[in-house]
Amino acid sequence: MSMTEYTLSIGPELCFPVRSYSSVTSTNQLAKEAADGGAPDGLVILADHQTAGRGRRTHSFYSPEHTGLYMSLLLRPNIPMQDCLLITTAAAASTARAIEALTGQPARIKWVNDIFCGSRKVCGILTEATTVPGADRPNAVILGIGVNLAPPSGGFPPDIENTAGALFPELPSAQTRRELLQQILTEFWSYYLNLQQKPFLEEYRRRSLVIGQPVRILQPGRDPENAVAVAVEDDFSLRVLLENGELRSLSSGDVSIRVRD
Ligand code: BT5
Repeated sequence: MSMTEYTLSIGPELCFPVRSYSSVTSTNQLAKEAADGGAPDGLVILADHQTAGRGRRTHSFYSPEHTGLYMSLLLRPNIPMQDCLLITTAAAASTARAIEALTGQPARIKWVNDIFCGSRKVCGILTEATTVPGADRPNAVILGIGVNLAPPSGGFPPDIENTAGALFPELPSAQTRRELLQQILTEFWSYYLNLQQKPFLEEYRRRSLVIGQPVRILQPGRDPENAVAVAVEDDFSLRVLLENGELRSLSSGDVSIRVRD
């Protein structure tokens, strides 16, 4: 596992220590280990390839060599556990802005943590917190972002070939990749400084892919339900109108939604 270390300076007041690897299990896993070892707020772990990239719950994130940007940012925010969702939603808004600025393609957010260009998921976000016993605040929060830059040479695997997409038809230059990383970090950090004021709420809403759309609600242990997504609430829960006329607010914890045709 080869690694290079450098400092990424973005303007006079913003710089991030970076550890860049050719291949890792999961950048979130390495960032967690670094956090346990006392690494500071702002450490970025980057990889060209992940052998065990992970998504929410038991999901995995397909992370083949040289086609994606796989990154984790170690944060030590002084916030209650329930506010960790703000990190995911701030990251979604900032990554969507960065993707759009760089590619010119509209980037939309599928509640709560996926970025789509057109009908394809091009990016997934996974926030994981570590705690120490007895504390009501996270010890560290790991923000993981995976972006598909180009389609893998043999195409995406069958289980995601109809849903996954990439930002570019071919692998962009190292410079473009660096610009995307810098843009994501710049946008995210401006939101993170005032995280609890949620300066990204309107941006998040404006980019929502699901509002007004028929959706299917999936929850472990429950039958799927059909609804229409109505609004993103101030706490980033999703308000839906069920077929029986009931209005319900979904919080992201265990719930997934699929947009129905
Ligand atoms: C996510 O979860 O999409 C969060 C992905 C976070 C990945 C980053 S990469 C850097 C850091 N290190 C990690 O180990 N993880 C983070 P979720 O919403 O649960 O979606 C996962 C689902 O997306 C899978 O079950 C597949 O259906 C689909 N999927 C898997 N790989 C994909 C890919 N490369 N592109 C698009 N869709 C994918």
